[in-house]
Amino acid sequence: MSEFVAGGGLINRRAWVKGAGMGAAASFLVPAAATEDWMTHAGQAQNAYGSPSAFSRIRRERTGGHPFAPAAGSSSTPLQKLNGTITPNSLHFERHHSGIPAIDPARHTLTIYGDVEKPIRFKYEDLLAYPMESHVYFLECSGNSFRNTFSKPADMTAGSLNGLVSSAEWSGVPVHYLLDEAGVKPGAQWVVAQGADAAAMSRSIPLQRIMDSVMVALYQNGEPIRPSQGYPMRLFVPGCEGNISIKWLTNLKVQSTPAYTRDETSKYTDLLKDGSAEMFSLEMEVKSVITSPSGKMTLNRKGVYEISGLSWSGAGAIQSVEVSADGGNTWAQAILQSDPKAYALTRFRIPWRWSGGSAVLQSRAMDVRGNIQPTRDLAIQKYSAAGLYHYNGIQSWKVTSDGRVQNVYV
Ligand SMILES: Nc1nc2c(c(=O)[nH]1)N[C@H]1C(S)=C(S)[C@@H](COP(=O)(O)O)O[C@H]1N2
Ligand SMILES: [Mo]
Repeated sequence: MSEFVAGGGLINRRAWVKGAGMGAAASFLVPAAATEDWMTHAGQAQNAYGSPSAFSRIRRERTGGHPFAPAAGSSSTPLQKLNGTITPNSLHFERHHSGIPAIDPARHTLTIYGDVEKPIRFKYEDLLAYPMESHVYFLECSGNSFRNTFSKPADMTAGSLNGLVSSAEWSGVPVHYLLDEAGVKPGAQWVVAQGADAAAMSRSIPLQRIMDSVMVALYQNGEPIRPSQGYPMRLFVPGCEGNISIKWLTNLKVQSTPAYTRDETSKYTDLLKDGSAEMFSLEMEVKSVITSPSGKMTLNRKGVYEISGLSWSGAGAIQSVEVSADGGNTWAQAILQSDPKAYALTRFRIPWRWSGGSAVLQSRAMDVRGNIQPTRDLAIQKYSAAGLYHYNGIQSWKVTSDGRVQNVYV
């Protein structure tokens, strides 16, 4: 039986692991002796707050901002340096419109008002007494990957290009408990959420969605959410564009219509080719990106590499991911390494034998609703050239014959 499962060198995982060694590590003659510095004396004592190894300096990549307004910008998760599906809190992507407010939870409140029987104001302490839920969810900025809509491919890393997406286990109070207590009046259809930052970010969200799946998140991967993620509390709307997951949440106003706020009219609408704009396109699309090998890496040996990446969809769980190593001519099923869950990242992997020629690596995700990630051409087709939200086209990484990996359009 051939080890190949598709063109361009994609191979069978079983053939790889059962083969005569995977060939990535050096062979040895004698066991390592106890002579390395760290084996000759006791190490550092315990510390009250952990930090990564000094040998592992992984940092967010600054991807947006203006020299005159540095507080309004973004930084990306370095997807190519991480593995698994959880983003460490220190590396969760950031997008702030007016910087990170330093909020004292003792002086912060959440008010529910508008079309309710009884307006209520909750203190942080009050919320801690409500029943909570925990879910692993991705968060993606609708501006993620927007540079791939440009006419020339940007020569960037996977993180700089596509890293306005992260994942965490979010714990908090389902909003329906709070709205039920306030008593939503008949006729109410929308909830307008507002943040306590200087931008007072405000977005209208359908009431039904709020009742079904939205939480006031208080914890991120087990610890109180970080200031950059909305401390002391944020709205979390699974599967939807990051913008509506309002950070530093302070108001929820119930009403019969959307508010048409600045943040949902001047921005976060999708300009189409015919000049009209799509509004309230909240759900994120089915998408995937190969994180290794990926942009700006160099392959320094021929042989087998594990192609690995992340996939997700705002419509539910990932069903399958296919990978191509020949620019989309042939495809093979990748192994879904983590149990695909709704609105969570799913990691995929497939081994690939690089024999030194040039190759184009791509991944194509499909979700449980049957949505399939489109080619770049299809993904940009309906949008005006100025449109930059909700791009989900297939990411192509070209491996040149000298081993360099770069972003290309095919
Ligand atoms: N109050 C407030 N909420 C906000 C923002 C903001 O600037 N202010 N940015 C939004 C945008 S555009 C995104 S993509 C997400 C980013 O969340 P993160 O910084 O935790 O990754 O928060 C959203 N919520
Ligand atoms: Mo965003």
